[in-house]
Amino acid sequence: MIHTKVCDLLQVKYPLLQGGMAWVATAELAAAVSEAGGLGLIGAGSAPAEVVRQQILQVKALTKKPFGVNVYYLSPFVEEVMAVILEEGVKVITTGAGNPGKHIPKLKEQGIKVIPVVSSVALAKRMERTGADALIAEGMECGGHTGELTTMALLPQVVDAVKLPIIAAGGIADGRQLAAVLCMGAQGVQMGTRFICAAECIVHDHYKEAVLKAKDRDTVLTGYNGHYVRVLKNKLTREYQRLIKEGAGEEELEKLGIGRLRAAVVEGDVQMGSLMAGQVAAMVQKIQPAAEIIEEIMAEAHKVLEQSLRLFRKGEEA
Ligand code: TUI
Repeated sequence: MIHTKVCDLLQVKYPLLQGGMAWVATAELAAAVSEAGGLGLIGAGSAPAEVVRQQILQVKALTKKPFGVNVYYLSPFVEEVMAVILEEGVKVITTGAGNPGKHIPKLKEQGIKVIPVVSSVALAKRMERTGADALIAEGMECGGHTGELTTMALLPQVVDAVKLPIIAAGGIADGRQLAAVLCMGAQGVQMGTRFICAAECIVHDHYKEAVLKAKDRDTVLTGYNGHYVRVLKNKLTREYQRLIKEGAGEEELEKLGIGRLRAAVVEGDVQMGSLMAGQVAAMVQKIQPAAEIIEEIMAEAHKVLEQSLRLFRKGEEA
């Protein structure tokens, strides 16, 4: 049994969080992951607060287990979403694309755990000072908005720089990778891409098929000015690269991106939609219930950790 500080902090069986992916991480997926012993999260994204409230109510109707909400700090509705989180008694939030510092005192008052995503050591230190309960160190293998460092390089540096429990993210889709990050000092993992193909995930079948078809080099970083987004290569990314080559301005590039994630998730537009996915997309090979994904990963991590321990003991005997 793999049990870490993250299990105690979040009151969950397994130290495995599901990524709070905007549009993708809805109540159905979050409830399935929580029911299976992980921590499911609703991705609030840029949704209005009342939409987020309905999602929270839906998860509560589907499971009595703990779940969380991911708050996206570039949303125009952050304040309203935060009010809903406080009103509905959500137990855990993860945060992305901004600093939750100003909300932490109120959240703490209600015993809500705050877990910011960080992509650098400086950000990790800053989040520790603002009173976060744990951190998600996210490497640039991840899907969607990425930092610059790989999980392999970032994780041990963040583990050494702060005292908080660290959850590893970016480039993790199976039990071997879970075992590896535990060996590097992580106390848990967050996985996004693998859950896109969970049976309970509501993304359009065409999106799931694109992930299932993906090969190792099929994701690409698009973006400018240090803001990069990892997606599966398609007509949209080629169009993007063409515009950049032609020296297009920020405004034009931004215009090309509007509504593309929704188009991929809701309409299944695999040509001009933004198919956010991590570098591990090629490791996702079938549609499975979330519970099966989680049991498979935990069993594999357990197996490889025991195997390496056996090797170590054999070495000692020799
Ligand atoms: O947020 C992410 N990944 C994302 S967001 C997204 S796209 C989206 N589209 C429409 C609606 C909503 C979302 C796709 N992928 N990752 C978490 C993350 N956050 N990584 C790095 C950071 C981060 C960056 C800067 C955290 C804090 C920060 O600045 C802190 C400060 O001081 O302002």
